[in-house]
Amino acid sequence: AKAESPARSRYYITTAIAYPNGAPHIGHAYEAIATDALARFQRLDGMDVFFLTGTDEHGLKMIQTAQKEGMTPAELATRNAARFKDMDRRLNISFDRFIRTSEVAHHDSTQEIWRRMAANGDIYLSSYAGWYSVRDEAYYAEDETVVGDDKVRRGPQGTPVEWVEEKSYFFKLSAYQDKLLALYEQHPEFIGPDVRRNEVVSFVKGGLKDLSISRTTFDWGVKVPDDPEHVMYVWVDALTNYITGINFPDEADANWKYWPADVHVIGKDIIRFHAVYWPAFLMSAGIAVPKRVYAHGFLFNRGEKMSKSVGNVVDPFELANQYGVDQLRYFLLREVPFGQDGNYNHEAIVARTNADLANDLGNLAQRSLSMIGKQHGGIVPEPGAFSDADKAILAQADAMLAQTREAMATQQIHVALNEIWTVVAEANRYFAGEAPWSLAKTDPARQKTVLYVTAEVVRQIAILAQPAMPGAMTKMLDSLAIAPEARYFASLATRIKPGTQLPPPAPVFPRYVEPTEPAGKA
Ligand code: ME8
Repeated sequence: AKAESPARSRYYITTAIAYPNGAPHIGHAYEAIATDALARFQRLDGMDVFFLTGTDEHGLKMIQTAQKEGMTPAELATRNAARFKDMDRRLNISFDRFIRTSEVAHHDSTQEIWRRMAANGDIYLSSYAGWYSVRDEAYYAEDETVVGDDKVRRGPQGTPVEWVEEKSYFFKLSAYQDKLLALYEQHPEFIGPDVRRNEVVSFVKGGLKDLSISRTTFDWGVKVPDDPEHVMYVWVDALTNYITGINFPDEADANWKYWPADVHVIGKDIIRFHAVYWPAFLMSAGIAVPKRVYAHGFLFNRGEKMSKSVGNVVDPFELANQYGVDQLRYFLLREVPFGQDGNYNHEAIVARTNADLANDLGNLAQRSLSMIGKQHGGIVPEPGAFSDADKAILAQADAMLAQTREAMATQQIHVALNEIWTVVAEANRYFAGEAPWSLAKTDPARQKTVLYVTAEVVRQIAILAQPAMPGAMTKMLDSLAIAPEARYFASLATRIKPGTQLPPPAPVFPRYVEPTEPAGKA
């Protein structure tokens, strides 16, 4: 017999914290949606989940943008942090905490990790002379930069760098080269996907230089303990958000039990900070390293990188209004293999919305449930003996949990959705093949069985599709009269009860129709 575990296992998942130097864009929305789907999956699978997101408010980029907009960095951060939080609400992001790095608690936490790194002998005062990219908030070695035809020197991500020369504290990153390589070796799952792991391993093998971790030419940031002339390099404080978020340094706090994080979900451009600097800081401070860092790809608008200067930044609020939140979520999660770059475009989202959602899942649910409504008074019919076809489709539905679990454990969200939609397609073939509309007269008992089996398969699909489309699946499960406590994956094992009275089915996925020009518009 399986041992009963007294406490639910904890699962700690985070997004990167965004720079609130502008409004949130579709890249931010993508990361929030994907992380939310992963968090919801584990929650529905019975885990005790903590989901952290927030804003990264310090650094030069914030100072410079604030100057341009004629406000203080604090004002800019407050204005835009609210927009990020609004976006999360609009997109149905189920975070447990929204952290802002300007919070007092975060300053305290960051000073504490600094003290521990210093106590371990890893911080020393010297002076820095080298290249810095404000846009990346990153230091680059000279050989990582190139001077372009426009005479501008740029770093490896293509952003301009400037020469910096000032007194600075350093972190002995060079002392962690072997320890980091041992970590990657012993825990190959620490970095995903593999392409990022290889990139990080070769970067670290190439040799690590000590890292400049403080600045003296501005004061917007976390002050260095006992030397307030210095503020910390923004990435020292940014990364520390992941432990502040669960109440470090109060290690007696109940939330601290969530550490180490199960996965930090980030974009591929910031893998070095998360897979090199962050574990080194933690090792130095004597804190466990996270279990995994997973980097997703970049989202492009018709193949072009979105940027404010190109003017092709896509506003997530507009997309949600135009297509619907769940349609947007489904599109991004299904269309883009999680870990690779992807493209956003209107035709693709309309195609997915109309084919996968309106036609395939929406029609299946609507046709079967309205037949139960009209011909059986909305009562889930009692099935007879199952045919081979019934058994086959039920077996495929029953296999989804194990398949999606395996995929979601390694953040293969698109694979999980693909497994579910394979069953959607099979269920449609089953329904069309059994033709329950014609069985009503010829074989009413058989019709009951077919409608029962279809309702059961729709129930399983709806339960498993909740992480991707929480709003629409709530409606679908309402149509099946599934109680809120029976929407967890644990309930997949118990079949829908014959005799259940269903409400009139509400259509869940309207087809996307191109808006027509309003009449009379000049
Ligand atoms: O990097 N497609 O903040 P950020 C997909 N503050 N993802 C994208 C994207 C795009 N077009 N553009 C950005 C920062 N992202 C730091 C993080 S974490 C301790 C500090 C992703 O606002 C990006 O990769 O520039 C990152 O994971 C997140 O959005 C925030 O980016």
